[in-house]
Amino acid sequence: METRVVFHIDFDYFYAQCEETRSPELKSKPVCVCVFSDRGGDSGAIATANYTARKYGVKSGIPISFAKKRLEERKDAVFLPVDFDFYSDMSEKAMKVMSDSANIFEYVGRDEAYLDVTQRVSGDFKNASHLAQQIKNTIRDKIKLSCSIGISPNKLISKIASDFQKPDGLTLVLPEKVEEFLEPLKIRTIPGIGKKTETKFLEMKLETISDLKKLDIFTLNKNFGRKTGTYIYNAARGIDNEPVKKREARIQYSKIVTLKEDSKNYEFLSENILELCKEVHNIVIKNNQMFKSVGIHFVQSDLSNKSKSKMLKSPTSSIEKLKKTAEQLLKEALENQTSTIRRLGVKVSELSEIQGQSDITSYF
Ligand code: DGT
Ligand code: CA
Ligand code: CA
Repeated sequence: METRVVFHIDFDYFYAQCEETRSPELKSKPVCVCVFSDRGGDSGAIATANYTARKYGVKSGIPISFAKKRLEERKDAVFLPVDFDFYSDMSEKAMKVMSDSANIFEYVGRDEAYLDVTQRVSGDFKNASHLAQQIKNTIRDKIKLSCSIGISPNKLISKIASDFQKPDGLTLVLPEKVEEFLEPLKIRTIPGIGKKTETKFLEMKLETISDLKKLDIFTLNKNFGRKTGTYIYNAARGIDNEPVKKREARIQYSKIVTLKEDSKNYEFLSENILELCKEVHNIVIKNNQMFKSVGIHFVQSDLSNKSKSKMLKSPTSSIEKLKKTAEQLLKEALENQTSTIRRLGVKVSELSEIQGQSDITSYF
């Protein structure tokens, strides 16, 4: 197989940086972006914080009240509510710059993507460094965002490399340097290895990737199962053959069905709606997403269309919430319904990724 040239690009302190771009006077202050819960006051969690706030121990996932305590001495600290629409706009613009530079572009989430640029740089890593620097410059000049880029022969190493010199980093790992690069790193650096798996290795007195290489494939398979065991074995050696797969940013997921018979009966339609919700929900979960908007769609017997949607208070991945909202929309839509319905659809939009540390046990 020919040597590939793969980029992983990840925006620095993304939500907080978007806020700084919108209001540059924030740049000198600690900035925390908060997901306030419905309970009011300071209940809720930190989505992310800029690097000034991180110096005080503020990070993603901690309660807002903890963050406020840690930043007590900083009277200039700013706590802002999340504004997903704004971050999506920023993301969309930056993603455009990236995809224009790639042979294959794979959208991962609002703040990261993989690019296969092998052809573009004629397989040359020096050219690749220049291209990466150009992308960084363009995104900085045009969109006022900084990002970190990892360059290597595969997705796994590039992902690790993009995180290696954050923020505003550019890390090149040449094919012949891959193992040397990995060996001193903590086992935890391997994507998919979370706290649980790390603890298992620490109990075996294994801390770095170099230590991890002492385990043979049989021991790993015995401990983690064949699939995960093989993944860990290969990852420790920098082996990853996953191709960069063409994927654009998704704005919605939907499913539509032609009914067994045209109808405007609530019970009958509701059964179908619930089935569609299940199918849509499966795709949403598979893609690690949450949604903030739910919609239903009718194609009526005269083939005219009708749709109705509702914005939720906060993003969710709950199937109950999806079912309840879709049923409520159905009820409302049927209130003055004269025509019967031929096809029925459910969609979710305003998507965002589920965040948080996932462990390898839930990785595959
Ligand atoms: P970094 O380390 O400079 O890449 O910082 P971020 O903030 O870009 O971190 P990253 O790449 O892990 O996550 C991208 C965005 O996802 C981040 O700006 C906010 C959101 N996010 C990350 N972790 C959490 C979390 O635990 N809860 C919530 N609600 N949002 C999160
Ligand atoms: Ca990021
Ligand atoms: Ca990220």
